[in-house]
Amino acid sequence: MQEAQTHLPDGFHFFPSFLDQAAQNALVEDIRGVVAQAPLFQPVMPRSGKPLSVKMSNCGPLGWVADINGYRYQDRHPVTGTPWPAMPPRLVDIWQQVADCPAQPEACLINHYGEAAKMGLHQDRDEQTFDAPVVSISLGDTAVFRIGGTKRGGKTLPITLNSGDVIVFGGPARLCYHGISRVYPDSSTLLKGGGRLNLTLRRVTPF
Ligand code: MD3
Ligand code: FE
Repeated sequence: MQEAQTHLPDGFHFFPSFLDQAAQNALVEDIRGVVAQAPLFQPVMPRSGKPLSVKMSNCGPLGWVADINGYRYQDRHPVTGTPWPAMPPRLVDIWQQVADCPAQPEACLINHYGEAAKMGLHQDRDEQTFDAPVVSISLGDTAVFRIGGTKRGGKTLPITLNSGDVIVFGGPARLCYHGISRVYPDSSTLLKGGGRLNLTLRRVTPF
């Protein structure tokens, strides 16, 4: 019988309202600068080519991409072919404050959620090391995040994520199934044009 997910895994650290309004605005400006150089692209599922409902971009030395051929990290934008923009120092600062990791982040995946966007339950396993945590930063509309265990098919716990919240997924939490089941439209005025941005800071290579 499958163990129910009744409590949060070790290595899960939630920092509600970690970023104040000024810090959120500054980060949004940083991300506007990134997406001006590296436009949001439409990822698709490998083999089927079915579009994911979020749009993505990246900054830092490596970026995560999803296309017909698979999921992977690469050093260039899949559409423009140019290197990803540098990681804004404000993002590195946040990592250094919360990650408890001696190495620098190598990738920041930018996920943009419009009205109907969701993200199904999945594990993040495309990195070459799981020794560093993933740091998630939520900006804009409120979302319902779900976290399960390390095995497919168990129960999940819902967690409301508001603009400015930061979560660290390290240790056993690093390989937990997780997803976004819904976004509440117009629940925040942070982003002109609405929607939600999630930034995930990651280590890709061993350190
Ligand atoms: C738990 N993003 O980009 S953030 C993803 O809100 C992703 O866009 C969601 O899942 C989003 O892969 C959820 C929370 C999150 C991110 C990465 C994790 C939770 C995680 C990695 C391992 C464990
Ligand atoms: Fe994920």
